[in-house]
Amino acid sequence: MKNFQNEKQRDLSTNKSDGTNKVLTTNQGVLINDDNNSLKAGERGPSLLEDFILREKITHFDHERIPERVVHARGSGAHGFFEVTNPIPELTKAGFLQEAGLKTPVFTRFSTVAGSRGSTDLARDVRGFAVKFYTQEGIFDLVGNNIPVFFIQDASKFPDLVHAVKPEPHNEMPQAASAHDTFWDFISLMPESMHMIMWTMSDRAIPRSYRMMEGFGVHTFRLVNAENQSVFVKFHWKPKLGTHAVAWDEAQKISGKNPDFHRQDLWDAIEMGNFPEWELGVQVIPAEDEHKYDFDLLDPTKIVPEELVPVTIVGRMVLDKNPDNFFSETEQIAFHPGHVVPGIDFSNDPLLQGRLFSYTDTQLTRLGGPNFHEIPINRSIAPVHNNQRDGLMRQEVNVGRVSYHPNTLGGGCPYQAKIAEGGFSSFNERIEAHKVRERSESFADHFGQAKLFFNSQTPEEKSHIVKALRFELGKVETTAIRVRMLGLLSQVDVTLAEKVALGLGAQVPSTLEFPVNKGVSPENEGGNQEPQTIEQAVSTSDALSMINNPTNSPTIESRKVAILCSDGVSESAVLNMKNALKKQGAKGCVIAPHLGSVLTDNDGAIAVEHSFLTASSVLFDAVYIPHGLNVTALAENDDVLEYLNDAYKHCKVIGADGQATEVINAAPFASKLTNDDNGIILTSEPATDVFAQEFINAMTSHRFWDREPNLYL
Ligand code: HDD
Repeated sequence: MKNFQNEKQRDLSTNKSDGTNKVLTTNQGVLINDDNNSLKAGERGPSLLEDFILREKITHFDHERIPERVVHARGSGAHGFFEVTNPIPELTKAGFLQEAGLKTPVFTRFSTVAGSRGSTDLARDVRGFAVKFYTQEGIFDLVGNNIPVFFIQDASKFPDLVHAVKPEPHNEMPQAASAHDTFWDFISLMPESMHMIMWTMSDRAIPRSYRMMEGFGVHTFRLVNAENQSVFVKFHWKPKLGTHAVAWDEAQKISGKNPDFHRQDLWDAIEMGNFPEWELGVQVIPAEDEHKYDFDLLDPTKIVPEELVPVTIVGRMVLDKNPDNFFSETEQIAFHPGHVVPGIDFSNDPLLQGRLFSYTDTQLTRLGGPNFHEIPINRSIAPVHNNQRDGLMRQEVNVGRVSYHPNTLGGGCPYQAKIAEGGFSSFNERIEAHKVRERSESFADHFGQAKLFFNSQTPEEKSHIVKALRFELGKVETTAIRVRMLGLLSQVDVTLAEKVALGLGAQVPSTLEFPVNKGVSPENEGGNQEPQTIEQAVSTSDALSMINNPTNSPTIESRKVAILCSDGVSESAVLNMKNALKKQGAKGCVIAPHLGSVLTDNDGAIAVEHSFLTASSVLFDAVYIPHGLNVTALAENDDVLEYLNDAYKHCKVIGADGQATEVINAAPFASKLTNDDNGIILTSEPATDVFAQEFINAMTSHRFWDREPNLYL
């Protein structure tokens, strides 16, 4: 089959515009002679209404903004391709999954959920992971998150959830944060959210990089093969670089130092040729196993443990091109879980079913009308012919007098496709039911998998969850909300609830309390069920832990190391470390008290990339201080001490050689150092290759979390 890797790029190129060596014009193509002065009655007189050049320029500017996304407003995206490695024709007839080596162009957008377009990348939040596949059979969007479950089970609660988490309506605070009363008020009344809360309070909600996140389709979907047989599937993205996070204190500091941290990381990685890569996998559940598990496959607050159904890898996605224009591509892209191709179909998950309405609807306001599919980034590379017409900003010029079906005047065209020719037909699932406004009893287990997640975490990860909950609930002002949350947490793990309570100076309540909503009878409290805990077939799963995650590989590829320098630094030490890092695909950056260059021990000079002022430890994965420099000056430099303190606090690798080790001895944490801290690499001798290797080996552990006090123990 033909390789269509560049087809979307070719399609986009028809809309690209480049002003290089071109003359300035109005939008009407009239050449502009003076773009600096408006037309006036005399050089000191009033401007004239007649000035069409001024009016056009200002009018366009006045209308440059469009509404931001209701959720997921803050995001970054990139182009790339999806390549099949393990075709699955026995499971699906989707053309783009049929043949090994077949490549399909994609555009992927990562996002936070709650914050506005200009908010920080490092908010504690779910990350959106949306992939648009430009297939030969039309567009397939996999609109997922970096967390495999969701807060709520039914789409009707989505507006409530979002209203609760967004800045509070009276004062528009806080921005991009769930740590406030309305969010926890809602959550404390929604026990079904407890599994998701475990994930969002874990370090999954503060990724080190978009490139180091897993992705999940969340819902159960269906695959349908050419014989019209169907299986259920869960989609997974597994990152090549492993799944990693930053520390919460670090996240907050990054938000100040570089709120574009994730955006920049993605951009820089692609510019440098470190193309982010994920494997796409599916968990396949045969139709006859639909009711086999302790949970309902249609319940989006549940995972299918990988121990029960392993993930089969079907292909890989590589992001290899940054957008040319943020607005045209990343902002205007419109995803929709309802964009599927023949061979992929929906399950009856009530959250998914509601989403199928929401996504086209929201674009009508955000992108201004029904023709958003014509915007270049949204345009299918498969031909589009139908009888839809007109509407705001219509681009296509439909020829002929026929815009209806059936017709004879147009020869019956465009004609319907036979199923055998690729026409979409929904899976003919048999449904026999009463029309009811109810939730299935099989959705009532709200704590079983929250426990599974929590029990799968390492002690350090459990401690981070305690810390996150102390932070979040500590920001809540209403005592009753905190107490209600402690009650819910005690259903997941009593020690967890007690440890959080300790930080809040509160007591874990002995009973769960859900105040009855006004106007609703106690038997039917707004459709809420009595929450249950169902013992899961699997009690722990390494795939749920980031530290024990089987996707993690010992790579330091694309990691960044701050090399703190000043005049007199050993040139060979700096270059050795830089080279050793480069060999591993990582980067050493020279940081010094000032920009320009620093003098080296052999009267040479080394270029400085950042000054202590323009960079900070939180923007790097490790810190190294080479020998030869002015130890006293560095040891007394507050900026250097802050680098070291932060690096230590955030459990990063710190290295020094020769007399530079004295700088470490001057750091406030020096008295805490023990021989057991494998993340502190020191040698009193000038560094050798062995030292660089030891430093790199330590970096492969990502972080030395055991340096922190464990709040769970
Ligand atoms: Fe959603 C955007 C993912 C539930 C309604 N959603 C949006 C984006 C992602 C998700 C990644 C951003 C896409 C982009 O980058 O443009 N949403 C999810 C996941 C969900 C989920 C994984 C649960 C499993 N969403 C959900 C529900 C509803 C919506 C239940 C409504 C009933 N989502 C929207 C939306 C957005 C959106 C309002 C805002 C902007 C957009 O669609 O295009 O329609």
